[in-house]
Amino acid sequence: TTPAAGTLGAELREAALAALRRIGADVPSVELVDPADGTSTRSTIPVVSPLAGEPLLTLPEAGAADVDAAITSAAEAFRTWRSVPGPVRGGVVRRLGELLTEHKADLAELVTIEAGKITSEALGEVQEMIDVCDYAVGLSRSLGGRTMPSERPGHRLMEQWHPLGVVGVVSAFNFPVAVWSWNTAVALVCGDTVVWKPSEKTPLSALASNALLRQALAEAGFPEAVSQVVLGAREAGEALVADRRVALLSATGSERMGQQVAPVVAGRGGRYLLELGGNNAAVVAPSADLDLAVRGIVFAAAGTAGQRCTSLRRLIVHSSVVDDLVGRLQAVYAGLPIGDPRADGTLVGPLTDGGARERMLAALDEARADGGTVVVGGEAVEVDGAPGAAYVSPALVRMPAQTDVVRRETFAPILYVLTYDTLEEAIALHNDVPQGLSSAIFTLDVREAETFLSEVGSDCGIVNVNIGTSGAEIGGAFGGEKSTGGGRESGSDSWKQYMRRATNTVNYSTELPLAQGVNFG
Ligand code: UN1
Repeated sequence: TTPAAGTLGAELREAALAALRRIGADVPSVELVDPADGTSTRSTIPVVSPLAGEPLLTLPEAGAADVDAAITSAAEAFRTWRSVPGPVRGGVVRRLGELLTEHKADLAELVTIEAGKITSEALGEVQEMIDVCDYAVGLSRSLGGRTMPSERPGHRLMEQWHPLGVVGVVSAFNFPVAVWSWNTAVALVCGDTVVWKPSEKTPLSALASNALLRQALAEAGFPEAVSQVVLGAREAGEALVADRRVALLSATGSERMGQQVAPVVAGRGGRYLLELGGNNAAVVAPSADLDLAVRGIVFAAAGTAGQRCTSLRRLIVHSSVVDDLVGRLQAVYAGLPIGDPRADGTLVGPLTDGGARERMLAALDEARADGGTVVVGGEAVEVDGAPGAAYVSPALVRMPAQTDVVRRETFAPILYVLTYDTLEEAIALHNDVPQGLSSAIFTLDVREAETFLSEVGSDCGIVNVNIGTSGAEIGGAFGGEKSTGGGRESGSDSWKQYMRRATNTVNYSTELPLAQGVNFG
């Protein structure tokens, strides 16, 4: 399954292995577990780069037994890690941030090879990891509980936050490393240990990230078992979800995945943190600065080839500016540089695979059948030397109404344009989808902006003014409502989900007064 010499696949394979070597990550050899005598029934996962569309190498696939072993080690490591002082745990995360800074280009290269991101966005993803490490280091000295006034004399009422246990992280191909770092940097300072099941599409980026964290742990004399990675698919994911020792399951993926995971975790008394689909919209009001809006819209809709959960998928435009805006967007879309994401100047890389391209083209057919007009884009694009890759031109589609296809998340660069006349109507359209992740309004009218931000405005977890829907900073809580799953990761007080709260009442008096004035003999 090794790509033929001289092909793009061979070049990518060499580049990936070289980046892994510089990082110091071992690649598990499939030969070791799959001997030529055929006695092993071990299954494998191919590492396919979306740039080439063919397998670069093959890795052993983790199954339920591997997940069990990883959880056992992580649970054992938790017994010591939980008692390491928070600021000392923060020191390990600080070192992880330094190692990520040192290997920023190496890890970004792996992200480009496995997720298809353009270099600037891949570097940005690693920067997001470095940022969340900084954030978590600060948290390690500031995680704090409250003291409340007790109603009883000589009593203290307070809370403590304790480490929770093993955190399971399931991440998606589109942010193959940053989402792990949001969870892991915070979980580590909270005193938890982590078992990570990355997307089976991005195992090398995961091996590299885990190697850097294990280096930081080892340098400080802590067990590497604090951080585990299992390279598996469905079986591994199911084992992680079902295991009672996983105190918190943090999963990023499709709405369908979330619907399957939540009842299983809830049923065993665990916690879950879900970050599922988005169907993010921007309202463009009559007063909008259209030059700025166009830039914000194009980055949010066509950036990452429309494969962010925060990607902009719907535009709700006032009828007085819609023709002007669509005209400007059409011109920009027609000139978007599509191609090898490693090349200077490329803005749109490939979709993750041919299936994603088929789903995009099928959604466009459905939109046309609903009376929509594809203004620009929406076609398969051939890139020289990469016949197996699934490139597309980002699509801009005018729709007469918010039909079923518009209300679904298609993980591809399709931007549907709807029109409105009153802000009330715009907000109603905006909220009339199952998902509730990110949203934006472009307006210079403070009344409109504040209304959109208010309780009668956007129903999303992220609500922006005069910027697009994607590209959130790590300092805020990240996540959304409704079918997006309700979880919040990274900044603000998201850390509370990674700890357990104990409420303590201490009696330092010689009496035993009961609360609520109860008399008992
Ligand atoms: C995702 O697509 O799963 O806000 C995460 C953003 C990034 C994170 C996206 N900071 O677009």
